[in-house]
Amino acid sequence: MFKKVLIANRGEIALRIVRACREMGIRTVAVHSTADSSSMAVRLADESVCIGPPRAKDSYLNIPSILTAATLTGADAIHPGYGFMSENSDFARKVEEHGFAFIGPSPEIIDKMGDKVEAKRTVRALGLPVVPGSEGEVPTAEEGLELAKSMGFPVLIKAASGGGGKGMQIVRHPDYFKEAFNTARSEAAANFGDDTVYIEKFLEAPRHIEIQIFGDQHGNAIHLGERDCSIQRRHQKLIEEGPSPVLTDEQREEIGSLAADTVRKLGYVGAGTIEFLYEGGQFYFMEMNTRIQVEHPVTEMITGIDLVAEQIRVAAGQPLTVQKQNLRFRGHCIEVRINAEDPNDFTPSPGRIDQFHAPGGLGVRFDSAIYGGYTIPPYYDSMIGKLIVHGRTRDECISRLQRAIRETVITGIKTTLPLHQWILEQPEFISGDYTIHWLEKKLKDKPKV
Ligand code: MV4
Repeated sequence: MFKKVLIANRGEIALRIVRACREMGIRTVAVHSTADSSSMAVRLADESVCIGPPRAKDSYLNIPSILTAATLTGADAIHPGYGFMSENSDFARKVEEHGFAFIGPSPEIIDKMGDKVEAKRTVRALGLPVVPGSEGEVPTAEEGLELAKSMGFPVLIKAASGGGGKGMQIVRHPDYFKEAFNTARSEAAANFGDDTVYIEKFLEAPRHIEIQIFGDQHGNAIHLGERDCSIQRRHQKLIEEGPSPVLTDEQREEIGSLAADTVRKLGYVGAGTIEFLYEGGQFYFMEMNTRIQVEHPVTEMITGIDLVAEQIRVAAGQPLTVQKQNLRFRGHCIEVRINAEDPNDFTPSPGRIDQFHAPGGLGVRFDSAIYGGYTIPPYYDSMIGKLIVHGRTRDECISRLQRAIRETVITGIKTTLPLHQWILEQPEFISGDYTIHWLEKKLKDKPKV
């Protein structure tokens, strides 16, 4: 097992990794920018190294600085968390070249899944259902238009290097196809330095359902159930839950086994997520994420497995500690992301937290690195924590979450907690009957919270 892990991240996930390492008897190194000297991860890690100025480019994305910190502190592995370096294959490769273990899958698989056209081709060949569309890249607007006509409108033009919704173009009528195609192409070139695009049938009202998977170095692979992430705004998830209110146990097991089989055939090592669109009772592969995700606690609460500890064990060469025969899915879980933002217009609200009181009680988990007197720096993502509740049923989770939000005190900055309280009161949320577009539509006539 590793003796020392360097954490190449910040905020709540850096603290989450410190906690897992502490319980495993592994020493930790927190690297941080000058803006994060007083962070909780720096305080609770065994050692810390300042790796540069506030801007992420100069610190959390600075590969030479991170590798130097790992060398100087004698770390034997690096955990990238989510965001930042987590899906950067150059980083993963250099980490390994310098003799450290990368806590994540191989650089080759990161590259394969980062290219959406190759990812789709690969998982389709391994048996996952995909959205009908072009077989790979579409070279010209003329060919695209012919294909779109044969598929039927509406179609969606996507960037091969995209993801997260950037550079997508919906086309509802053939007259608008060529212009949209050229826009998609130039946006792809400008955003990703790659103008490769492909076409899919546009699904009008899907849900976002993702499967947590895990593989080890011994050829074992398993799925840990799904998370429903349909409550989102501008491709940012706000609420995640499991199990999905719309799936039966049979559907879960069917798509879960397909996902696990795919992961086994890929020889995938570590934690990963296979994202699907779900519409009309069918799943359609969307993307595979090769990292631990923000919403991983939903799966932890339902399965009782520490996913970060499992990532570390698997990276150290140990076999998965969870097997299908001893895996049980227990109850329901809902997570809300807490952002330092105005809950009405979503403008960032960094600054000093004056008073802080965390919620508690049965089935309540608060994953955050904030404390009273902490100043949220303005340079990074606005997510400051996650409130996670577990209960026997979805209804119990909703009541428990409403109660937990009521008792949470965060003053001095604005947070999105009042927005969450409002969402939890909406009949559509309570019934579980909504799509990925529900929140954005609903926000248009939401009263100020
Ligand atoms: C789609 C789609 C509908 N049909 N593909 C958005 C992010 C990117 N990873 C894929 N996305 C979508 N792909 C087809 N063929 C709708 C979306 C989409 C979406 C997906 C998941 C969660 C939120 C979303 C919001 C808008 C659009």
